[in-house]
Amino acid sequence: MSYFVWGLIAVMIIAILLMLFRIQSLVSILRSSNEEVGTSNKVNGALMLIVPILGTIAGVWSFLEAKKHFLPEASSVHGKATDSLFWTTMTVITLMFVITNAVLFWFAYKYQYQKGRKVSFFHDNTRLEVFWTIVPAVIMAVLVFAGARVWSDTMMNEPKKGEAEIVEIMGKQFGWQVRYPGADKQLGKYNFRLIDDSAGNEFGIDFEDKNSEDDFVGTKMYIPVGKPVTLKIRARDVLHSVFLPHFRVKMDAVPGMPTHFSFTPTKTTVQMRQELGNNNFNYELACTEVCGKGHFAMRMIVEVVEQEEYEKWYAEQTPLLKDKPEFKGKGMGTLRKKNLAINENK
Ligand SMILES: [Cu+2]
Repeated sequence: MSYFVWGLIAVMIIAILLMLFRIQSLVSILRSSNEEVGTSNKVNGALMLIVPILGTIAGVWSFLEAKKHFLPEASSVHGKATDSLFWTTMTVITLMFVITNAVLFWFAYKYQYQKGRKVSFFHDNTRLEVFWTIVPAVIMAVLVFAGARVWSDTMMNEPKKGEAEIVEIMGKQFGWQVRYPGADKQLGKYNFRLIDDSAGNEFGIDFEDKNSEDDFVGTKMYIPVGKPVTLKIRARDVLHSVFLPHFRVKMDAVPGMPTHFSFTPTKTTVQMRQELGNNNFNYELACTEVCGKGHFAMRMIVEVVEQEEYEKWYAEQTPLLKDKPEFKGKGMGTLRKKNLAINENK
């Protein structure tokens, strides 16, 4: 609300200044009809200095004010690389912006109309053209290649089989669900036709697949520190998007098109709490794709723990099949047979 009021006041002040300026220009035209340029020349000249100075002050203030809302230092290996790329790019473009705009405004001020001053004119300058084409091209190329390198390091260097912890994350309206592969470290197959919320198979797990027998599910995502984690991402209904801001992880969850993202956490939740001096801190997984009316609530707590603690927790979990023995051996084969029987009876 207060921002709105301040905005309104700013607009009104600008409107009043414009009116005064207009009145003054009209008066000066009436007063001295033979004078070539009125006071507007000087006013415009002064504004060319005042506006960029005020703009710079406002820009610096807004950056410092917003800084407290920035994300803390990245807690993943690739996150540190993307952050450093981001800040390098920001520094280069801010520097270029400041230099070019300072020159632009300064020239507009310095070379305002003055009686008797002659303009120097040249048609073109090849050296200057070459200089201002090559320098930005080289800078842009360096930034683009640095970006491509960070991207390929993050996305192309997949951890080898058995190297990463596999966690399946499934988005649905409205919540995240997480499945672990169990002792065999292999996720069982799934099929959307097997999804049955009322029976308790929200993932649509195919229990005819041996790999699914020890799969377990959770309400919280546990991951170990210092080891690659591969998220196998999917969606059950509409588009969702996995966002782990502290790890700088973002990947869409698309129905019918599984995606994945591998990253290595570098700080446990406890370490992060100590660093931030906040005992209530939790890593979180949020949805960043507006997916319906409950989108705002699509949040899951992520806990990063030491490797030993993770293994202990992992071993204590109960496979889904133990809680729901009625699913044993039920999967796509049984469903096909059932459908066949229905069709034959028609
Ligand atoms: Cu959403």
